[in-house]
Amino acid sequence: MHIEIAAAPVPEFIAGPAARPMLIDGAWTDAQSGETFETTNPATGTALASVASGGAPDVDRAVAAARRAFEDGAWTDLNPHERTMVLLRIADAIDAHAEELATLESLDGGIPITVTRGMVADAAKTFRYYAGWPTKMTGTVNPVDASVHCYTVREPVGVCAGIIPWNGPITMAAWKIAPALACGNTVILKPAEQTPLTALRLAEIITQTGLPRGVLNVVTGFGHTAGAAIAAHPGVDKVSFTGSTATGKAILQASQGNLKRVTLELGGKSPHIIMPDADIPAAARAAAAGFAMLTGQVCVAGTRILVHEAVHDEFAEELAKALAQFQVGDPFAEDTLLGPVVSAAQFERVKSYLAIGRSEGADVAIGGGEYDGPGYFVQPTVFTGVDNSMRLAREEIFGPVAALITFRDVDEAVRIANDTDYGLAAAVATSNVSTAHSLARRLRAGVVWVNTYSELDLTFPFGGFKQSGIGRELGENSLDNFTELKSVFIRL
Ligand code: TXE
Repeated sequence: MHIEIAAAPVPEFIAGPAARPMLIDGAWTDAQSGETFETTNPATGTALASVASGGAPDVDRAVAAARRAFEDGAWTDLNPHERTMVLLRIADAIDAHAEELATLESLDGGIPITVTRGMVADAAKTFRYYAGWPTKMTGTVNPVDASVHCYTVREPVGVCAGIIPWNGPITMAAWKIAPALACGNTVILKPAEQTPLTALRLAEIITQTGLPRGVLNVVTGFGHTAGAAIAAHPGVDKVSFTGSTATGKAILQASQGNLKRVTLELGGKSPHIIMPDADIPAAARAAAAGFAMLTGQVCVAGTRILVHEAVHDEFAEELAKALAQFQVGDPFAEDTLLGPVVSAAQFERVKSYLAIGRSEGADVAIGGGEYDGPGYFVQPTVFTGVDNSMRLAREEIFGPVAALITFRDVDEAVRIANDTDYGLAAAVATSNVSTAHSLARRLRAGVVWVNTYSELDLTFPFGGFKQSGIGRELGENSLDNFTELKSVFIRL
């Protein structure tokens, strides 16, 4: 199979030959080492731009800037109404640059332009949502003795670092930056080495909105250099990380030195239970989108589809029909639903799991074909005959690969669904309201969807049970992550 890639637009931001510098203390700066790295377009496998490769000395500079900016109070002590206005201006600026940001995101990560437009709109919405909070973060007055005045206040944590992955970088950047700023913190963002471009351009746009110097810093670089230096840095008060479980554990360990506040949003192997009473065509459409969207590079992807044996064949047929509608192709074609995976390494990883599935004795029921182009395209693939003990069913693949597993009754479905190290998401397709509520209660996951998949809202907490993470993001929960609670006790 072959995929035609048309010439992609080249935003001015990456048109020149010079390496993109980092943002430290309001200035655009090269890495102290002078080193750079290249980011590639996964649709073509060719270089897009080179970017400063930050290391420990650059992290030191960013931490010093963020600390100074925190302590001088220009942001932290700003009247909350004015903090709101800055966040609203950031949201407007994102909207004003929406097509350019979406283009950069599609070029760098291979995500279809129709999807990245939505992501950019959601990033603006995230800043607008958190813009509402500075004026609403109240404390309490506590009922104590008449001779005592006792109250609580929420204060910013301090210097907050966001370490983000390559799947949906602009979304992740907004999830880390917006609540941190709303709470009065200063921020260091480290985008993934595969997709640094939108974080840099977003930061450039943000610097034009009146945010004081040093309040937002962006250090580009690799995980084992820039990322590790942030995680271990004694001057960083909090790390908010989204990425793999292995790296999350490394960050948690590295953070122990100064007992950083750490929130982790990690991997998953999420179950999607198809009950025999479900609307099967609708369930198949939800399941197809649930594991294949963003070419499977989604932490909540529903990659273990547990289907009741009575409807297995009908469901498999409907799933094939639904997947046939998923156009794989050029990220800049308006009808493309699935682009390439992000990198050569991820491409090899996904292909290795196709081989692992076959060697474990599972059958390729849908897809499994290969594309011959230079880009990193993978056909959505569904294995049948999968046992939950196979690696195919236990390990996060992060490609459009699902395992179909049959069950006989609801107890067996719950047992298989919960038999995983992860607990990020789960879903149930059923027409029975009691089954829906009962399974929502029994499934060990941070989010349970019923008769839908992947839908999120900024107002609801997002995060995982078990090895899918620590803490919850979004909604009011992010305010807890980015503030310390202080009690004041005054003897009158
Ligand atoms: O992730 P990493 P990778 C999963 C997915 C994928 C696998 C590997 O299964 O196939 O992880 O991807 C930074 N200290 N997810 O290796 O390493 C790194 O630079 C501090 C799931 O790309 O987790 C990047 O900015 N930082 C996931 C970020 O961590 C470090 C999203 C993510 O990279 C570091 C991505 C270190 N020692 C991958 N090492 C999800 N939950 O959505 C790396 N980093």
